[in-house]
Amino acid sequence: MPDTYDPAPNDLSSFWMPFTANRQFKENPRMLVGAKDMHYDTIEGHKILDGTAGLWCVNAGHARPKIVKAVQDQVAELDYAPAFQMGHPKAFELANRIASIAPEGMNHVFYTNSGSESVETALKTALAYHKVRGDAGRTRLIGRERGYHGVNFGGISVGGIVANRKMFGTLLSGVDHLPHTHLPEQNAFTKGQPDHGAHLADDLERIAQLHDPSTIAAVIIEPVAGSTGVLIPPKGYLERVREICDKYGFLLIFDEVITGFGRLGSPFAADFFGVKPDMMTTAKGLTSGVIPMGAVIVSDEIHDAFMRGPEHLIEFFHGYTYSGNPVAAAAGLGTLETYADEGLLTRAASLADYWQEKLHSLADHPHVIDIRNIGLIGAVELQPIEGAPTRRAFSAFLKAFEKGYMIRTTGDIIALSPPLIISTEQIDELIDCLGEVLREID
Ligand code: PXG
Repeated sequence: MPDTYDPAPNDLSSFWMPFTANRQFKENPRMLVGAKDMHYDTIEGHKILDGTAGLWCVNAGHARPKIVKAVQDQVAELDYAPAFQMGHPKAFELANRIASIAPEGMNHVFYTNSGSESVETALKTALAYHKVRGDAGRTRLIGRERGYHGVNFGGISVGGIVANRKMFGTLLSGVDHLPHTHLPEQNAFTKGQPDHGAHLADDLERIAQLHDPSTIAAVIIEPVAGSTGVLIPPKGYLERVREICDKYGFLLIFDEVITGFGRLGSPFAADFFGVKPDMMTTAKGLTSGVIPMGAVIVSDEIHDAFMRGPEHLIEFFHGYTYSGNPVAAAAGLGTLETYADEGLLTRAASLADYWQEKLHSLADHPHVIDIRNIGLIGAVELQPIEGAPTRRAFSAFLKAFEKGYMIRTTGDIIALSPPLIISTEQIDELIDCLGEVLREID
């Protein structure tokens, strides 16, 4: 550790922290100073088992040797290269690797720096695609209630998390929302995909008729909604959405920022559910969280629609200073190699049954009103304290951290999504700890 900064800063005021209760945190900070494989180290020297892969991103586990080396070597060799009208080999190599694990016919990659930027990129691509095909009347974008698509204006417009929208004015116009699929009365304590709720996809028919199908450009949904508290698609739901999109010529965008890169036990949720979108937005697991990077994976048909017209002209007026950044691309290559070496893109499939049984062993614990799981994702929903929503789950988070376990909460839902390298013993440890926590909190 360099001696040029204080490892225990005593002034926390300048950093305005994202999605954080700043004043509460700064009263009682939780500082992480190291990480290796499945564990973080706190500044006090405690080990914390990572039950959330950071923020759903450290799929390969922490400080994995191939990723570390790839980043170290790259930063010394070529730190930055202009992203527009210039290239460097690793950005192309990584795009080819991504295409090779993407569903068939999705062979084109547009780089971004985050999930939020991937979403903006995909929405703009959808609008521009229809325009270049001479179908410029298709301008409406359809999202879903409780959807999370990052924090930029397009993403919060198609998103459906009220707290993320209500401060920010009128957002994009021409947006409508499908209903969410959370039906606890019928589906509580379901293992895997719930039986009830495929009919909720039919609301897309109503929306299509309301606005006229010829005005709708694209539908964006998370195959499994993560941030809102793990909503798993009912059986037949995604298939039905795809069918209606096909019927009317809407593009279907899967936001795979969480589900991409092995979280469900297949490279993408599109593979897991057997439903192919026209675009997939990704980030997080692409570099295992090591360097910020996102990618929109685009169908050949969409890409090729842009590759007409005079060849000396820019085809798509969009991109970022750091699109395909060399160090990020190296991190991506190191990550995909680690996934391949260790079979991590499918490892969740072999752990899923174990994970499911262990997670559902919490069903009879205090406060628990639902448990949901798919792949290596789990959620435990708690009965909120009357008049103080979120407090119960947050106290579970604090208590788990004290005991050496990182869990994530959203509202009164505890979400779990460990790195894909987790062992069955560590699954036991994590869930046993959560059981203890549930017995101890009010
Ligand atoms: N789409 C989806 C589906 C996401 O889950 C984003 C877009 C935005 O990604 P960026 O990289 O711009 O943050 C996300 C991010 C949580 C949590 O605890 C989830 C996210 C981010 C931080 C916390 O649920 N998802």
